[in-house]
Amino acid sequence: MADLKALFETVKKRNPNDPEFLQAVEEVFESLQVIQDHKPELLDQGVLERMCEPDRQIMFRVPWVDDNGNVQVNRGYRVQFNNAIGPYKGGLRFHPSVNISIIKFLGFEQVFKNSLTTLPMGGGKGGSDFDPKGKSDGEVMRFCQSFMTELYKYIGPNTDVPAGDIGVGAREIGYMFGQYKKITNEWSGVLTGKGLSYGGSLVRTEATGYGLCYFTQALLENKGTSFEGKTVCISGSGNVAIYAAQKATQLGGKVVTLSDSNGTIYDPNGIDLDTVKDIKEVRRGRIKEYLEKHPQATYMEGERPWSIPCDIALPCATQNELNLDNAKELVKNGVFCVCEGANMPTTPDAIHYLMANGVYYAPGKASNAGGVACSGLEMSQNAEHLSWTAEKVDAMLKEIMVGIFQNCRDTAAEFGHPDEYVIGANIAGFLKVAEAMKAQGCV
Ligand code: NDP
Ligand code: 2IT
Repeated sequence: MADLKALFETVKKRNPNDPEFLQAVEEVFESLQVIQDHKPELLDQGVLERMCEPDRQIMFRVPWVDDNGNVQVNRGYRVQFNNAIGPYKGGLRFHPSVNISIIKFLGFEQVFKNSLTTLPMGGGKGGSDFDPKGKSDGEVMRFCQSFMTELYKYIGPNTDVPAGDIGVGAREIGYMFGQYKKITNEWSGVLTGKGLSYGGSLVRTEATGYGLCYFTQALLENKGTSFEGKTVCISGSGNVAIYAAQKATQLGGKVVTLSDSNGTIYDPNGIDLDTVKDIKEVRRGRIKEYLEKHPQATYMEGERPWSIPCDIALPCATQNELNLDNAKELVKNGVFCVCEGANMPTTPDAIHYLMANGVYYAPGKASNAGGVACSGLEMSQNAEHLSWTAEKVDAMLKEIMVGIFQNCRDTAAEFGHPDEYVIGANIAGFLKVAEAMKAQGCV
């Protein structure tokens, strides 16, 4: 039988310099305490011990030549965490803050998330400390080619299928896909998030943000309400934030904030997304440029959105972007629902505070699973050499997200913690992986 406290001590000892990874593991252990107390046999055969140790961690040099002819060196990562239920699957993050702790926390959470989608995908994550900001297209291409020249050895359509995350969108996926194809002389669905002209899936661009709103809508409906007439604060202004804002607006909400790493815009009239898309998707500019077209809006330099009064908050930027002080301010201003679009954006003390104050809180591994779910649908389309319509993919995405909500709700209730979706998500995600691992023996 697993002793969760002793096991957490072992994990801490093995990973002393990985605070984000330990934060993600601790949250899961808190939830699984319920299993240890009531059904300890579910933790036998060392499943949790094995799930806390990645199958392998790959780190490599990524040399590339900048536009001035100088050699630059970055570090590349791929952590293949668990492939009990399918090939490793998860995004690549390019951001100067990337380190092994961040990649491990993301890979660990991805295992649970992918399990919740009901699709056959294991968990992994990768990336680099490369910063695409301010780089020319040529520099980004040479970096991506160098990154893939090493990474290709470890991935494949039935082995490990990377995708995008922070700093990795269609442009980067295209360059990496081209290099993989050139090296292997094989067209295969080795990456998801591909362009529509070469095997990408319709709705993948929108999927994480849309999926977040489908999940949130299911939660709201379950509580007898909806997005209609609600004020929504969203952080970030990247892929997830933009399409969360679009769907929340379509569902009747008024989105009043977006942000980037420099600051937050607040538009009491509701954010104009065409302007944001032009700044972010076309010109790769800064969010404060929004004011050039919308002088009625306010820009808060260096601030996050959480001081703006809202009913629903959707953090969609990065880890630990919503802390205890932010949670207190949100609660004071009347927030009643926080669903995560980003991975681990809410700090543990903030989560506890929100839940203690009756806020419905959904963890990213459940509420942002729409992106990877749609990636799973892209893999299916590639495997059968077909392209599905946007209507079909969107309907499947919605069905998956409503299913994840129901699974989290029902599992939390079954284990005596109704409305604690974090417990529901962790237990439900865990149980499927644990069963698969037990069936496959001690490997
Ligand atoms: P993008 O790179 O498209 O956008 C990221 C956004 O977050 C930008 O507005 C960026 O601002 C901001 N941001 C990033 N890092 C920081 C930071 N350290 N401090 C403040 N702001 C920051 O990424 P995505 O939208 O794809 O990802 C956002 C979140 O969603 C991440 O947590 C990611 O892991 C998660 N996610 C993404 C999925 C996907 O399919 N893309 C799927 C599921 C989860 P700036 O431009 O100034 O850096
Ligand atoms: O965090 C995530 O789920 C992602 N970045 C998407 C991963 C994927 O494989 O589509």
